[in-house]
Amino acid sequence: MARWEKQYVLLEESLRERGENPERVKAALKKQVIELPSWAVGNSGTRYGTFRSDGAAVTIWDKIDDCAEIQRVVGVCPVMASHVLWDVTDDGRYAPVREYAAGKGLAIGTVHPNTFMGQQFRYGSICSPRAEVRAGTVAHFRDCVRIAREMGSRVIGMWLADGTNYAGQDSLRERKHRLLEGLQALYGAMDPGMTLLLEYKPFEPGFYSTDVQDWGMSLLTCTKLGPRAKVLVDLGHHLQGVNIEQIIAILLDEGRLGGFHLNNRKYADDDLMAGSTNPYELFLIYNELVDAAQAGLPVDIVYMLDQSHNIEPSLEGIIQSVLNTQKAYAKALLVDRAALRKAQADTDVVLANRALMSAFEQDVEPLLAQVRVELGRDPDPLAAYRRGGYAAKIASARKGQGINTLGGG
Ligand code: RM4
Ligand code: MN
Ligand code: MN
Repeated sequence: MARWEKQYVLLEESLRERGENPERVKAALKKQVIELPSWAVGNSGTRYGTFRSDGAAVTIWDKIDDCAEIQRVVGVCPVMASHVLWDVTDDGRYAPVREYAAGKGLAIGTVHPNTFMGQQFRYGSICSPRAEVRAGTVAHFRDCVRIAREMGSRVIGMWLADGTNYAGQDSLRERKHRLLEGLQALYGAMDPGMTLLLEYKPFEPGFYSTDVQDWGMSLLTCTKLGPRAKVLVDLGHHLQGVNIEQIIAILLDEGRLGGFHLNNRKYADDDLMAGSTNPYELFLIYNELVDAAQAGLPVDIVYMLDQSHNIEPSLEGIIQSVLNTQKAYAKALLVDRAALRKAQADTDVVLANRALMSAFEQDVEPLLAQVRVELGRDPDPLAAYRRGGYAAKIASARKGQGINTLGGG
């Protein structure tokens, strides 16, 4: 028996002792799905430069191969999210992408339009004061819906880089109207079964004003669009000190939380590995998700990573993020909710906080190792990835293929 197996037996015992069914916890962990970002497997960087890795993915086909390798070791990522302009095919057809991915055991998840990489977007896309830019953006939206349809995706993830850099540059109210009009065009072009996720970000690249600057603006806009429009929360898109888990609780309660872009931040939109800087925050977010699900609220959410692996090897950074996210979820599942609720009812602040802290401090590695083995995976995915020699294989197979130098996410 490996050490983790002995530890798992003890953990199982203690769960049963407090009336928790370990099978229920494992079943939830097995059902967890995290979409892999096609844009994170290639080279990415900051506006100051990009450190290149041999064999980094360039084409959408490479990206699918890389995501399939990640899924081979982690087992909870059978979906790849796509960023359309970075994932173009030579012939503009996308049904073959769906087939190729399916052959590797993957589906294509959220499709992200790109309205920020083009000279025409200097003053914005759908919020631009120039009517021809707005019309061109709407045409791109229609094409994105076609691409999503061909790839078998049901979700459009929309982040707008629109904003202004100087006070007085444009009318803030008129921009608000143009925003709604543009998104209504996108929403109207979507198939009935498709969902629109609207992401917010407090600043950058517009430094004076951002048209969808926070969850309030995203929620307000979604409410006007219709029931299939929901808020997308990118963990990096908040100012210092913002209580993200409270935003999650409110959006869940309103039935308007649609998705996550998981990553971690220290200062701004740093796009660091999920759970690497503030694992407690990630745990508290999952705690709200678990709490809402257990209260019977509909929790129909798309979980994606959105990261930029600037110094770490991309695939390893992604694997580590998946493992950290699983850990946060596992700990949230272990919260003794009966004890928590009792402490809350008794206004016992200390015990209530302790109920959360003791779940957070619990070592869930043995539990996750057990889940991985039951999913037919190695208990240590990172070690399995390193042992498999995939990095060396792509470094030689993709030699001379060209480079991909995206900006930061
Ligand atoms: C933005 C935002 C979007 C991402 C782009 C590249 O900051 O997070 O989701 O697609 O970066
Ligand atoms: Mn994002
Ligand atoms: Mn971002």
